[in-house]
Amino acid sequence: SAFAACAMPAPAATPPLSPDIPKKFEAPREDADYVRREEMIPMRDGVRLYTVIMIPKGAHAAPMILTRTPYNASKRAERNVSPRMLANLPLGDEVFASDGYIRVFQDVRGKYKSEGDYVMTRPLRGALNGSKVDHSTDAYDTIDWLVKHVEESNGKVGMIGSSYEGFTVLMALVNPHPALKVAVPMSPMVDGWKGDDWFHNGAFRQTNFDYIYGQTARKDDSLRVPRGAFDDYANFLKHGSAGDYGRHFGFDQLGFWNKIVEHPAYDAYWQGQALDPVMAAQPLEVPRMIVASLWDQEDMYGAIATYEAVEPKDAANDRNFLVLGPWRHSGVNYDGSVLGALKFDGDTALRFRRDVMKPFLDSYLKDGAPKADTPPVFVYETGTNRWRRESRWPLACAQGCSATSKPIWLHAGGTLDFARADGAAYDEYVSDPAKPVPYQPRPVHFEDSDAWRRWLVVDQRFVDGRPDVLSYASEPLTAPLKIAGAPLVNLFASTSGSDSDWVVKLIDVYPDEVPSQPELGGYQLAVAMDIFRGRYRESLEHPSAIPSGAVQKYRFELPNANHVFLPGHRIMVQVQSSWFPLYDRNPQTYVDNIFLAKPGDYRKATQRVYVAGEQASHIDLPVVATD
Ligand code: PG9
Repeated sequence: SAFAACAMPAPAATPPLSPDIPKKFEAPREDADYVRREEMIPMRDGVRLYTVIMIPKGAHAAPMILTRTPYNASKRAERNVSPRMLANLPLGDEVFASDGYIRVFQDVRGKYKSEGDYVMTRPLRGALNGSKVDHSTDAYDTIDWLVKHVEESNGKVGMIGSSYEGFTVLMALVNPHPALKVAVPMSPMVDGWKGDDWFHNGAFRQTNFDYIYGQTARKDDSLRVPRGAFDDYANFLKHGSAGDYGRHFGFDQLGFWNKIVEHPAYDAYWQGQALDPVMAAQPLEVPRMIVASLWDQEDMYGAIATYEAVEPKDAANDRNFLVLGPWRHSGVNYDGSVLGALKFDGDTALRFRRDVMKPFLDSYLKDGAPKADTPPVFVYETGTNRWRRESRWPLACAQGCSATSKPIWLHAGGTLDFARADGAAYDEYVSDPAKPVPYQPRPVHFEDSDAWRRWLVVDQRFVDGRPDVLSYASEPLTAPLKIAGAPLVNLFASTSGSDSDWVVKLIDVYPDEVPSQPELGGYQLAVAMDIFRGRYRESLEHPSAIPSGAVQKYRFELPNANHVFLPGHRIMVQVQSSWFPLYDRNPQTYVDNIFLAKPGDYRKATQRVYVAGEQASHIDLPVVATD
């Protein structure tokens, strides 16, 4: 009967209690325009590295572009869920992904799905690495495997990548595999102590706490510091020294943090990892285009240092190329139309990728492609908002450039002039570690990545007028003034303490009224700024206490700029002694290791900036003629 049939159902193929999450699910990809291969590529020591290979369907004799990443290779090839390869790959790849390239992402050893140990900045084999492997051998072994196992390829490989991924590009240029035909390192981490991620001139960058925790507390990046505070200014102030902060949140379990605490100075550990001298010592075989951002809030040092170190080898000026764009860190791979309040001449990043990088890659990677018309230096001129093709960089410097830098002098009471001063000897302020100067308006929330990306272009009026910030401004300019290179700080200063930080900013002050963009009226745009930890004034390796009250000379370069100060604008210099919480506070009392400073070491100090006579502070500006 019908009743009996209901009570005893026929056995079903999918019983009610069968698990609904399958052991393995594979999305059908018949309509996809690409094939996604996932491989574990063996390295020479047997460790296997997880690699995603995205191949356009029907590809034949296609070039390959490789990126080696600590940021999840699988996810790097999953921007969108789509049957189209272009949509899956990162925005920055579109220009070549739409033209038949095979795209490869690999997890570096120890991260995500790769085997082996992760070492945050794995040194090259040598004094700091006695093993058989490093990023140069891993790149070599990977490229060797790719050219032998990807039958759709033409056997030519290019490498690109920004930041950490730029660091792995540079590493691949050490004893490069013969199939590596071209490289585009973007904002690579090159010298983590002098001016890239970890320190700037010896001052520790506390944003790294979140980075180190995310990257190394687990193999993926799933953990975040449970800081329990929105405002990181208050958060870091509460915990004391960076060492105390680290201890509070368990950082002493993290190897890289301990390495940082053990190496506060520019000792053999940091010197032995700096890549610019390594690159200079390598034969210049593989053509490379080194890309830097003019407002790079993470790795503003290494790209240009590497370009300059290698350039003497580039006799024909056709292998070592430089690009300087008006971007934030890694901004080259995103929309480059605006940065904070600044509006540029269209999407500057797309223009570079499409009109300069793509033909450059094609010419070395595509069989039979024509030679690209690549300028040796392609640099955006901020202020006037246009790209320029140059044959060298920098255009002005202290010695050996086509133009010689010109000093601009600080005058007592807050003026600035190309003529030397003869007024009072100094200006002074009190620097109080209990009330450090913020680097961006509070609240400071490190996890606000938008704020982090644009803080270098934030209007500096938010600190102008603070009693612990000195500002020196020129008269409004009557003619344009262009700088193209690195401004060099020559600061004569004393402190009543025995250690001190010095922050110097070179600023373009907009006219009071800017009709085309009213919110820029009076804007103070930092063109170049940096910090110097005073204990390193005589030696970066061997710090020394600053004699209390004695005038000392601090000489350091600011980041490169290619900027025109327009008529009606003024040039400004600001000087202060803290930049918090981005940089850890200097206790202003000399201690062996600032990471281990005790609360009682943090003391107020009276700072004097000398502005007259033999000890007149000035900045050598890399001034060049305008046309
Ligand atoms: N600036 C990041 C980084 C590079 C190298 C080492 C550590 C951090 C990055 O954006 O990848």
